[in-house]
Amino acid sequence: MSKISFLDLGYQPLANNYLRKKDKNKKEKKYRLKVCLDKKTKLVSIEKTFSSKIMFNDSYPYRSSMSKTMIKSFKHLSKMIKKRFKPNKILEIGSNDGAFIKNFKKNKTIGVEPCANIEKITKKLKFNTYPDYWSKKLSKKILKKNGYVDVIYSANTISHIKDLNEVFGAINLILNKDGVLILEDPSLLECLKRNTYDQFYNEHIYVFSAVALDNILKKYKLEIFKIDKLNIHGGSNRYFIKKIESQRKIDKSTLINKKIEIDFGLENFNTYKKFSSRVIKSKKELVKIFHNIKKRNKKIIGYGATAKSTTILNYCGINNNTIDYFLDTTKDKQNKFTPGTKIPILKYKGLHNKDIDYVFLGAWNFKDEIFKKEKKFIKNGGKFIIHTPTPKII
Ligand code: JHZ
Repeated sequence: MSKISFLDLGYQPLANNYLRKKDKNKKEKKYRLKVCLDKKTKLVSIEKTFSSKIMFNDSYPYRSSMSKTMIKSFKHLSKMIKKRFKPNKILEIGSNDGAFIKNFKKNKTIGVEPCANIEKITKKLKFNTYPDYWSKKLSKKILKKNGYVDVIYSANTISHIKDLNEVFGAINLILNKDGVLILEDPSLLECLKRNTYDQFYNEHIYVFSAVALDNILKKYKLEIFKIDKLNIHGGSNRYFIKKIESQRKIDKSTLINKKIEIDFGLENFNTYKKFSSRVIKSKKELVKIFHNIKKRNKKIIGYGATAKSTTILNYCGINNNTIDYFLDTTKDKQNKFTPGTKIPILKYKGLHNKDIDYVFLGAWNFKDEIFKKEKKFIKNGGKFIIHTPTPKII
């Protein structure tokens, strides 16, 4: 085995497994969340994985359209794709509630979404959606019915599928010779720089670096030809990938970003050991902040019950004794409880200073959007607690 573990985030429940009231007191299944580096490919992954069927089921709560930031980002990207690649057919792997594909009403679109409760949404909107997990078998089926596709887009999905052989094999089958694959995922470099250890949870099987992804792609005769750095989800990379046989030019952003990663030390195990020490320090500091606030009998609530915050809360041992409740705009999370820590999740109806002193920002990746929305609360003295890059009150 060429994998070495560098980070231990303790026992964790499945990150998106929000508990219904009747299940709240049942014993939850937990697993040990460890993160490791593959010495050969430099790929960072979690050690224990779960099947897609367990994680992405018919009651999956996450909706891509829950933030203005994401809607804007998808709109912007769609415009660029149309202008630059002029696709006829476009396929999205993990089409969720259609936040991206909705921008391609005039194109031939194909969505792939295995979560039955979400797949219904795009079907209702009349988008051709396959209710299935991405695989070679599915790719062949789509190919037979629709032919080759010009652009494949996938945001925050490929990193959730363990079998990369299946993922890229299936992509190779259906992508035009000169087609473009666009992948968007959290950047390992940014995760290490910003100490966002909460990017690790059961669904994030991989947190890619450009270096590791390109190493893996070569095996499938694919390569990165351009990288855009995004501020989305705490720092993501948008990889533009082509078949090696395609004549598209390799943009300098590919080499530049890979060099930045190598210079930062993403190929050296020592970099990961240092990150692990920073995570331990971050936990201590965050726990101290919560402890000091509670000592003064102040009230803390959470904002955005994210999958990421499941990692933070369980790792730091912050539960319903410390945080009274979370507010979240997602219907499927409301009136449930956070996994492992059993904090009630309530419907968002605004932040009101009169009964809230501090707000733990679970959706820290949408800080700008949320601060704009909550400017009245902030103006009236409301404070937020945030753990990245280092725990602090703002
Ligand atoms: P958000 C999910 O992770 C799971 P999460 C998944 N594994 C993944 O990779 C990413 O998404 C992309 C709420 N909210 O996007 C909505 C408000 O309440 O950070 C969401 O529940 N008010 C597929 O869960 C949550 O916060 C607001 O104003 O870590 C944000 O979840 C805003 C902006 C959001 O993803």
